[in-house]
Amino acid sequence: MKKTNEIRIYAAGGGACNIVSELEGTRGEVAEGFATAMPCYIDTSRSNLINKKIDEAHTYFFEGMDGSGKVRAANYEEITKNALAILQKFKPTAFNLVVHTASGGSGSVIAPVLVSELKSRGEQVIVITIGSTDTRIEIENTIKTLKSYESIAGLRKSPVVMHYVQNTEHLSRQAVNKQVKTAISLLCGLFSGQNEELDTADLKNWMEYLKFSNGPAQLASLNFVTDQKDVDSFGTVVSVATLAVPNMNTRLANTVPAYQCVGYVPQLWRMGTADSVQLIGEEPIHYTISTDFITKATNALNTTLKDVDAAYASRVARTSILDRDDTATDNGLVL
Ligand SMILES: Nc1nc2c(ncn2[C@@H]2O[C@H](COP(=O)(O)OP(=O)(O)OP(=O)(O)O)[C@@H](O)[C@H]2O)c(=O)[nH]1
Ligand SMILES: [Mg+2]
Repeated sequence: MKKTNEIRIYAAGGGACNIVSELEGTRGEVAEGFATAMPCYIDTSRSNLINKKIDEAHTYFFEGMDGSGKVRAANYEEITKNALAILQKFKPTAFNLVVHTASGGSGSVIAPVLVSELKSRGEQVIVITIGSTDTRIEIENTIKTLKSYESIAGLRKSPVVMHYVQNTEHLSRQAVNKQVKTAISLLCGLFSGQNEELDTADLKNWMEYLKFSNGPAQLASLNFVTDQKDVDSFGTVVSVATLAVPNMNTRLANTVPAYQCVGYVPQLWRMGTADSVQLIGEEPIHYTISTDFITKATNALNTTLKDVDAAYASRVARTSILDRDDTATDNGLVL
């Protein structure tokens, strides 16, 4: 077996701590076909890891805070001041993952702060982001988090590549968590260092695709395509990394991306794992990057926010239950 790469996974905020800690059992594991996961947990409170028994060496909790209560501005300055210390404690690897929810007040700030710093250093990072639309504040936070990444991409002159998933009324938290864990596994496969013909330079260029196409550095969507007929549903593919078995047709149907790199997976992916799950089926796995797909999510979020605001604005304020002849005491009681 070729030497396995290590991959740093930054879990930022409560939701990410929940999900990534479920993979804690694989920490440091050297498995054929996968990068060795090095998870770390960064949060403004300990509440999501209370019963998880995670070694302090892998956690970073901000002093004197107990959550941001969904207010993104609440701890922004303190989080920013700690960015260097966080990256000093948890050093980046050749490829890095940052996992977080976009709708709370902590992960939605910690993650973009880390990504901005990593990008300023020229490190390679992929973001896995979970949006939510249950409440007005969650919709607004999700939109502002996505805008933050568009802004960071412009500032650092490098695309921010994100796999975006969303909690919806039709998709439970559990189902979304599974999607996130699958995305992490697929990326550990791509970045394993064990795929034949796939070099680090290929994967860097896949993420830095602007070298091969014109256009501004923006927030871009990463999706996983295992069935050619789904290619169109993820927007216009500008860059693609493909994992395949020799003799498979690795060309994307009906589209010509600016860049493609192809790697051939090790035996385990071809033959099935111990529990006989075959990781690669009849067709290759395409890791597609597109810049226009994210507008589908942002437009839908903006529309929902407008609808919510219109509904609030049209609400008639009710009359007070206090009568004119009610008198209140100095501290507000009606006796
Ligand atoms: N899919 C999924 N969504 C979650 C999970 N935990 C939280 N969420 C969603 O993400 C939103 C933000 O929650 P957290 O990630 O806990 O927030 P945070 O980043 O810790 O920020 P604050 O708690 O506000 O300081 C919640 O309102 C939920 O909608 C999880 O384990 N899985
Ligand atoms: Mg929290």
